[in-house]
Amino acid sequence: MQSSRIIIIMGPVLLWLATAGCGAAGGSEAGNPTRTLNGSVGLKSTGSGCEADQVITTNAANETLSATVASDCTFTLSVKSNRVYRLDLLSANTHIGSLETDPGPGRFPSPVVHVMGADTSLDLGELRITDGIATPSKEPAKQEDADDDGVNNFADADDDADGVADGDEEDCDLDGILDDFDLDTATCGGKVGNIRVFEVLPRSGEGSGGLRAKAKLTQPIRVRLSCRVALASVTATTFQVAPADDPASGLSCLLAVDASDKEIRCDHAGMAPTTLYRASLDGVQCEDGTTAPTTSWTWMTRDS
Ligand SMILES: [Ca+2]
Ligand SMILES: [Ca+2]
Ligand SMILES: [Ca+2]
Ligand SMILES: [Ca+2]
Repeated sequence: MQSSRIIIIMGPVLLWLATAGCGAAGGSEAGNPTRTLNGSVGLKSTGSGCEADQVITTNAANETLSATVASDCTFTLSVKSNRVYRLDLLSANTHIGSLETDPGPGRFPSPVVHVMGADTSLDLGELRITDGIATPSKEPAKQEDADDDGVNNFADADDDADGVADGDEEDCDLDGILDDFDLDTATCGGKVGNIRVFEVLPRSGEGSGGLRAKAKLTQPIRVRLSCRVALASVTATTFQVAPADDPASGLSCLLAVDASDKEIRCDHAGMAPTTLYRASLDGVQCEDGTTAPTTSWTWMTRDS
C-alpha cells in the first residue's frame, strides 16, 4: 500500500491572498435577542420540488433547531444572536449539504455562520450545493458589523475590535469555531511561546459525529501558522498525513508553502474513502529557529 513519498518543496510558488481577514466578534446586545436567519435552496435538477426539505442549525453547545423548507424553497429560522451556527441541509432525512461561509481574505472557508446582534434579518440568499458544500449567494460576513464601526465583518481586519486581528484570533482546538464562541476548548493543543497553529483544513473533527459533512477525498491538507516557516524544515517527516489506524500508509504529499510563508499545503492524489485520517506537525521550524507546536488532528473522509 505504501508507496515512496515524493516531496517537493516549492517555496513561495502558490500565491494566496494573505491580508488580514475577518473573524469572530462578540456582541454587546442586552440579553440574547433572537434574529431571523433566512435563505433558500434550489429546485431539484430532476424537475419539481426543492433540493432540500429541511434545514438544521447546530450551535456551539450542539443544540439543534430545524425548519421545514417551504414549497417555494425558502426557509426561515429564529436563532439567538451573538453565536455561531453550523447549518445543514437534508432531503428525505438524508444529509445533502453543509453551509460553508467566507469569513474574509486570508482565512480558510468557515464551517459556521456568525449571527451577531443586529436587528435586521440575516439573509443567506440561495444556498448552492456542490459536493456537499452549501455556498450562500449572500455572504453573511458582508451583512454583519459586529463592532458597529461602519466596516462589515468581511472587510474589517478586527471584527470585534479587541486588538487581535481576525486572522490571529485563536481556534485552539482547530475545529473552525473560534475560541470567542467555542464552548469546548478542553482539547486544545499546546503552543510554544507566541507560535501557534491558527487554522487547518480539513477542520479537526470534520465528518465525525452528527450531521457534519465529511472531508472530500481530494481536499488538500492545509495548515496556517502564526510564524513564517523555514522551508527546509517542512518535510515528509515533519508533516505527515495518514489513516489514523495505519500510519505507515501515509499520503504522498506534494508539499508547498504559500507566498506568506505561513501556510503549508499538502496536495495529494486522493485519500481513501470512509477513513479516519490524522495529520501531524512535528518539528516544523519557524524562520527564527523556534519549533512550531507539535500538533495533530483527525477527520473522516467521505464514502466516495
Ligand atoms: Ca466592523
Ligand atoms: Ca476576539
Ligand atoms: Ca479581533
Ligand atoms: Ca474551536
